[in-house]
Amino acid sequence: MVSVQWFPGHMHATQKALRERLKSTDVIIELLDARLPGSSANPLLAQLIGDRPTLKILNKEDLADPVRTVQWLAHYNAQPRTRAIALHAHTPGPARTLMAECRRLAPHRGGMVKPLRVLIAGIPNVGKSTLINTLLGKRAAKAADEPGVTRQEQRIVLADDVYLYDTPGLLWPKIIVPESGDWLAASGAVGRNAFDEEAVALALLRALQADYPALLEARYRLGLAQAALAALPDHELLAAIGRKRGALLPGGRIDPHKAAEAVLADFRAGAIGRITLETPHTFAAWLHAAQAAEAQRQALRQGRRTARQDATPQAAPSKPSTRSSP
Ligand SMILES: Nc1nc2c(ncn2[C@@H]2O[C@H](COP(=O)(O)OP(=O)(O)OP(=O)(O)O)[C@@H](O)[C@H]2O)c(=O)[nH]1
Ligand SMILES: [Mg+2]
Repeated sequence: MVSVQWFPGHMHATQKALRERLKSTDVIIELLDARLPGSSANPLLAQLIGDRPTLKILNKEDLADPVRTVQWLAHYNAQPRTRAIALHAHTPGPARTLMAECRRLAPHRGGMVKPLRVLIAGIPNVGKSTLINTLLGKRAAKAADEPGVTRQEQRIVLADDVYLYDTPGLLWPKIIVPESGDWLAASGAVGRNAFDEEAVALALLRALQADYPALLEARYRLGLAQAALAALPDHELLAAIGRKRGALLPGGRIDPHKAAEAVLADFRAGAIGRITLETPHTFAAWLHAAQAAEAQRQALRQGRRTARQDATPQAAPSKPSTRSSP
């Protein structure tokens, strides 16, 4: 488990800009990562969106487990004012169906007087700019395999009566679900130096041992039966992969950091296979556990504060505090 906190300055600005822009937005396209749909859904964005019509796109479906994608689509399509589709942002055909979905979500908009205003939001590196470029059929927005490429909102005229806003990737200040921190980092949504690659790779390997042992064996040819591979301690598995991938230190010892980098690079490129790290069911359970743990932490903190106040001798009435309580 790794703690990931990556909320650089430009994300504060993005949050503010999104709040403003949403005042004049008809449809919000929320791009999710199909490999981690629950973990890539930004609670901050959910707050900003409120009850507006939302099109959820499970992007990078080419890298995700198709069986689990079907489960997630059903899960989201059962929610009010929400449509969900899966997409591979590089393929033009399916991307075009997207505009029809947007028009359906805001039938009162359209035409030169009331153009349809669509905003694309999502975590860093999920494919927002790529999708826009595919929709336009040219490179209008800068896209690259690195989080934090788009730094400012950009308006793109998709048709005479359709405006599309590309926005910078947004995370949230406190990721309370530990699994989400791991998956976000593994997926490439988190800045390079903001997490421990070895810890993230180990978490990823444990998930793959449990859910996709056959894919691990097929990729790394460790010569292990599925049950043996699934039972291997995570650091031994990482070492075995490191040996296969030539992740060695001078003197021939295995370099766990290099091995971790190789595992993460393979996962990001889809080289291990089509993988989805959570189902609606497992994610709901993690979220529930994380919320309970967070409530307990808050209660403990509150308890300590009260105990400290009780222990402080009564002082003369002082000036009111400048900080008002919520
Ligand atoms: N395999 C695959 N790769 C994708 C897909 N969509 C985007 N990518 C890749 O993901 C990387 C990030 O894409 P961007 O479009 O820059 O992502 P973004 O959401 O605009 O990122 P920020 O601007 O940093 O928030 C690029 O390397 C894209 O080629 C997809 O559907 N499948
Ligand atoms: Mg971008």
